[in-house]
Amino acid sequence: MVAQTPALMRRIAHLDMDAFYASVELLRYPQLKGLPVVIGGGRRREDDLLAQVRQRYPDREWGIEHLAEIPVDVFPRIAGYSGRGVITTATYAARAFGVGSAMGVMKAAQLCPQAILLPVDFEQYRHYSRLFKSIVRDIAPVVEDRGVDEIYIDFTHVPGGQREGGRVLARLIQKCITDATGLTCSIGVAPNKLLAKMASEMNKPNGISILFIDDLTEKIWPLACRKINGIGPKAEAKLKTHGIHTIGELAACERDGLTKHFGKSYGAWLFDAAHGVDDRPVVTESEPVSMSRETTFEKDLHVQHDRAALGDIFTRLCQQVAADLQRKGYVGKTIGIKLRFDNFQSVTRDNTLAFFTADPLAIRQAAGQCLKRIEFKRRIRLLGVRVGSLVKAADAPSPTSTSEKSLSSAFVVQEPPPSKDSPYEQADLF
Ligand code: TTP
Ligand code: MG
Ligand code: MG
Repeated sequence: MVAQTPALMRRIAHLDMDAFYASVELLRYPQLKGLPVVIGGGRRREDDLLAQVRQRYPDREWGIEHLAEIPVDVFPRIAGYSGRGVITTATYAARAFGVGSAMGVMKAAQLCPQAILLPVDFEQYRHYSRLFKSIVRDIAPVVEDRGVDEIYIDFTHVPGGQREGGRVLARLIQKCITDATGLTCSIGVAPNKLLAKMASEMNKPNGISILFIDDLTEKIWPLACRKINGIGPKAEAKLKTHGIHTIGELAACERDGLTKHFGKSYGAWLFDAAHGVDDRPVVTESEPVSMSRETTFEKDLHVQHDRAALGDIFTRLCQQVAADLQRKGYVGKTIGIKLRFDNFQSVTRDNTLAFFTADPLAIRQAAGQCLKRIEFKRRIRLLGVRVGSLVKAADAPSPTSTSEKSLSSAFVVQEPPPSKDSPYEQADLF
């Protein structure tokens, strides 16, 4: 008898590096550890600091290998800074003075004049960004890249990913990153991306937070709505006008009330988010969901008068998407189009085939079918073609005699009934 595996809980982690740019700078200048340091105000010029230290301490040699020995008093302070530079981030010691990301350096100088100011070095941040991500991928392969210092990780099927709600694996990942880079990170593990993102902030720096759906009322509902990734300052302000400040207050609202005031889609999303509901998958880079090509015309085109031009552009877009798919080794079965009219109204249509393809002709024919479902009353300013439901060409089911049959039947054009003034008929033209 085969033993039954217990059903696995979905466990999703969000990992975010601590004071990322500043922490990378501190690897180079460990003598600044524990001090208020801000990063910004200009790009790094390698020799600036060495020139300073050579002048101040001329009795010894100073080279690039001596950066960690530069006395702290040589580093520039922000006191008296005048300029329009903005801070990218600050060490936790500087944050204690109220200094933080996106603040003008001049403002920071008022709050913490003794803070040390270091210029940015994006190349170095990118290097460490790639490094920590590759360390995580070696342990847990399902990783979604969310920018320079953060990722989502699907813990569900990874050894240790379920133990103590994910804490065991989170600890291992933290240790491997710190051992290899000297950097720390914070990790939240939760039933989905929405809650994991909130959890990773709860114990910063170098912290781990484990959330279960039962923790919602106690740990999530007291938080400000703004803590939900997707509620920005505008939505927050509007929620406040309805007397809604916390996520708990949002959760107490009726779904219908929210859709009435915030629109069908955003209102429904607000309701789900407040209840900790989020089904978004962790999307790995190696699996694009779709590929598309689109173009905005130099002048708006008319479906009849510019039929030939539109037809050419449409065919070219299909060929380009097909070439993209073939170059990257993907095939897809959902063929879609996007149009934007001269009044900026956009429409999309798609068509799911019975087979996977990367063939320009197949894409052109399926996309052509989509066009027939659009009413053309205005000039067109943008046209796009998309192929979705992608799989690696090697993983696609090979066409059998049945699927070949559906292949040919999929190309049978379902002509709409002829009618002189039907807008659909015009669409056939390109
Ligand atoms: P964050 O992860 O938002 O911040 P952080 O890593 O510095 O600090 P925390 O410990 O709170 O996570 O951003 C990552 C990096 O992105 C940050 O080090 C610098 C850069 N950044 C900017 O350049 N401008 C900004 O406004 C923000 C928020 C970040
Ligand atoms: Mg960070
Ligand atoms: Mg971040």
